[in-house]
Amino acid sequence: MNRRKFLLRTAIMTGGMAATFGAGAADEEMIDLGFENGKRPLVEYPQKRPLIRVTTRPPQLETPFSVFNNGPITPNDAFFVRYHLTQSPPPETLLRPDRFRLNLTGNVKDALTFSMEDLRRFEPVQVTAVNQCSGNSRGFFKPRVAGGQMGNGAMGNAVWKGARLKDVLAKAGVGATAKQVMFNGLDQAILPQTPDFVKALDIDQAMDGETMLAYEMNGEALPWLNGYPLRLVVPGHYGTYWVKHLHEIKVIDEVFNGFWMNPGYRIPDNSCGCVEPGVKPAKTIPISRFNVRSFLTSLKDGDKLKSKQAITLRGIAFDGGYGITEVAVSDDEGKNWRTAQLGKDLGKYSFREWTLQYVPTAGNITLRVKATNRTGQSQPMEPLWNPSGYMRNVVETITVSAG
Ligand SMILES: Nc1nc2c(c(=O)[nH]1)N[C@H]1C(S)=C(S)[C@@H](COP(=O)(O)O)O[C@H]1N2
Ligand SMILES: [Mo]
Repeated sequence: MNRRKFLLRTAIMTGGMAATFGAGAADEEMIDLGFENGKRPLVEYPQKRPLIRVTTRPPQLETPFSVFNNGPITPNDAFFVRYHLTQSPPPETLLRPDRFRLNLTGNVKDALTFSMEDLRRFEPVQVTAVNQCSGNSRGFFKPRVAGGQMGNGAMGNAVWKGARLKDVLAKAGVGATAKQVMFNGLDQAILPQTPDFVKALDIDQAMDGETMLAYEMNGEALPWLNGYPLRLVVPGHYGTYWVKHLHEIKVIDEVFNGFWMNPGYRIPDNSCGCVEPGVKPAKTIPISRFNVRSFLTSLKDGDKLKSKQAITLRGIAFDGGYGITEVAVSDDEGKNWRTAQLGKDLGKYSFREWTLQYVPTAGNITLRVKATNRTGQSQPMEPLWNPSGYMRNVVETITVSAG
């Protein structure tokens, strides 16, 4: 056993990762996310390179933004981590693949139990898809809102491999009156009054052939902190549905209203998912698909360029699965936009790379980047607001100078 594996085992067997990991070294490197109280240490966790700590218990880690300039796939060791319950990740004994079982119950003809081997016997499928937390970029909300204060690093793009949820459900035989499917992971709260993390999808979503029970990420077993040995992958949908350490699936005849579906993870029921700052939405619905986002990754605020010397701007764009059709850049407050060149199409759920040749003129330069998808959805010039700090997708602005 190598040292990291040993440390991981020890940490998990002696009562959780928090005691051993995430404390940060005395000389820890700090990252400034660019909003008030946005200074965070880089910390080490098993199977991870140094990531930005959001919280220690449970472990919540954000990807340093520079990673997104290295290519459209986010490496496993750089992928962000979100958990809600204190006992996360679950103890190793529960996750050992020889003991791990997935139970499928509820309105099905046959209730079934699957081992990891059983699940690998279903036809394997693969999808390149972005996982993004609903609260990605929440730290930039003005007025500020409660919840994990994250910069833009609570997102990542990976190649997921697993069995179609549809095939697994079909094997059990879904009842005609089924309305939703519930998903439960192995992590638990310490306090009995904290509701267990359980999510639900409508039956059509569960049976669409794309929703996946994933056991591989970028060609390897899932990292511990990203849901080993099995997680739900719901392409185009916010990370809250991507239940990790998934061990229970239940087909139900009603709409599940557990805490993490209601009141948790809901947005105003209107086309923008937004309200005026400070206003309580009249009606809410569960959050679902990503809106359109794009980022410039090759420059950061304060960078100094050489005037009249051409550079290549580059970045990424994505949406909820219609596909990015255009990315454009403006250096004049959005009056004029130049169309960027799109990189290789890795599928409609993936990050799409973009590049643009750019010749800076002397002075301060404010660069804005905006994407549009196949249905014509784009990004607002002014940020939208909602009380939970979800779905931020304002046109991003980066200010540099050339001399
Ligand atoms: N078991 C379990 N699964 C979970 C969660 C959790 O708290 N427990 N959080 C969800 C949320 S809100 C997000 S954003 C994603 C994050 O996935 P990641 O940690 O692999 O990046 O996991 C989801 N799956
Ligand atoms: Mo999330």
